[in-house]
Amino acid sequence: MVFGAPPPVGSDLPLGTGISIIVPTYQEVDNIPHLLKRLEVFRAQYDAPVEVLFMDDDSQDGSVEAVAAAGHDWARIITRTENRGLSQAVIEGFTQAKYPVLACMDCDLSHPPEALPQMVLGLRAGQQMVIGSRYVPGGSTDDDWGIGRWLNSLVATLLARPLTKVRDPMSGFFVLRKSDFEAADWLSPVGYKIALELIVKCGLENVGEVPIHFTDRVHGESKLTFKEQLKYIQHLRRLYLYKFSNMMYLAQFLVVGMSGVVVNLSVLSVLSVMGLPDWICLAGGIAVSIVTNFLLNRRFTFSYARDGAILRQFVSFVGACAFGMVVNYVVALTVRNNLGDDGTFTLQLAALAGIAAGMAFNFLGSRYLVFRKRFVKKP
Ligand SMILES: Nc1nc2c(ncn2[C@@H]2O[C@H](COP(=O)(O)OP(=O)(O)OP(=O)(O)O)[C@@H](O)[C@H]2O)c(=O)[nH]1
Ligand SMILES: [Mg+2]
Repeated sequence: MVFGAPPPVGSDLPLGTGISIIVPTYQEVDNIPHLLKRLEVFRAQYDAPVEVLFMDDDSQDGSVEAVAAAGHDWARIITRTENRGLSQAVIEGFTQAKYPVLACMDCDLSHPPEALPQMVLGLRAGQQMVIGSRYVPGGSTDDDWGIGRWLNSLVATLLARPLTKVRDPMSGFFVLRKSDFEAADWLSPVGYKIALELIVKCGLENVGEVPIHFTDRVHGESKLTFKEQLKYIQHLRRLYLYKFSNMMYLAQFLVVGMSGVVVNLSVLSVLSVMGLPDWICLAGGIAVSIVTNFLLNRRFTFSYARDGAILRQFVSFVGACAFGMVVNYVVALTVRNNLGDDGTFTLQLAALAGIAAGMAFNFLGSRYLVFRKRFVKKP
């Protein structure tokens, strides 16, 4: 028994609670025997049953034979041919796992299995997830990380800060309860950051971190390409939308609105240079900017609704804009007439109040009427 202390009284993970270790693999044949040796040592010292699942995306490099050759009845490899990808492999492994404690780690020996007991101790003490962390005191990486790699990791971590206070949410080494994993609404990870996805989607507040030394891979090649890193931005956008949905929709709606101002003024200026009468220039600017605003909102702000009937959406968007203008006018006039007597509300301030009210109306109309959620496709 490696655990110095027994689980606290009342812990839902008493001694004897088994652990399923999920290892996503793609072409890791050279690393598998080394990792299995270290996991064998871990297993011999651990106080509960252990299973290891290699979730392999059909590497065809001898990985299957390598696991078989080790001859452990507690370690098996599952070959996946569909829905490939690291996060998908981990999720499938978690689903198939038979024990209440789930662990995820890379196969490239970057993550020390020796840290697992302390990580599980955190769960037993009530934490919802425990991460093997490079960025808490005592944690470290190999010395040869260049400034580029270090900066890359720093920026990626900072971008995730509004989603979680965890110091190393990018880590691929963590443990959690199977029950918490199963409580997730739905998971749609793009790319590599499965721990971050779980923290946000499972609503994990109490996440612990155990310092680890992160060793660079010696055998095999990294699969973390530049394309994967770009996917991280897409993943972050989704997670921000999930966690701060209306704030995010509003922010995107305002950015699109500002682009509409630029479009409006540009079209108006071009028509004016062409010598057209003012009323046509003004109308042209409005018409074109309504179309671009509609298309951008449909494509980006409310992208969940982009499969909806476009004509119906366009007509109701124009309706919402028209009604928004009426709201704008009525509010501005009311503010001016009722509050402007003492000179506090000049015509300009009243107009701003009208614009804010009109925009709020436009936003709510777009969000809840034009681009209704019922067009969401179930993932
Ligand atoms: N099943 C599966 N596993 C993958 C896939 N891509 C990577 N992996 C595994 O996921 C783990 C992490 O991949 P790495 O290439 O080491 O990525 P990384 O640790 O972020 O990057 P490095 O710092 O370069 O090691 C390894 O065990 C890989 O074999 C994939 O598409 N499918
Ligand atoms: Mg790695």
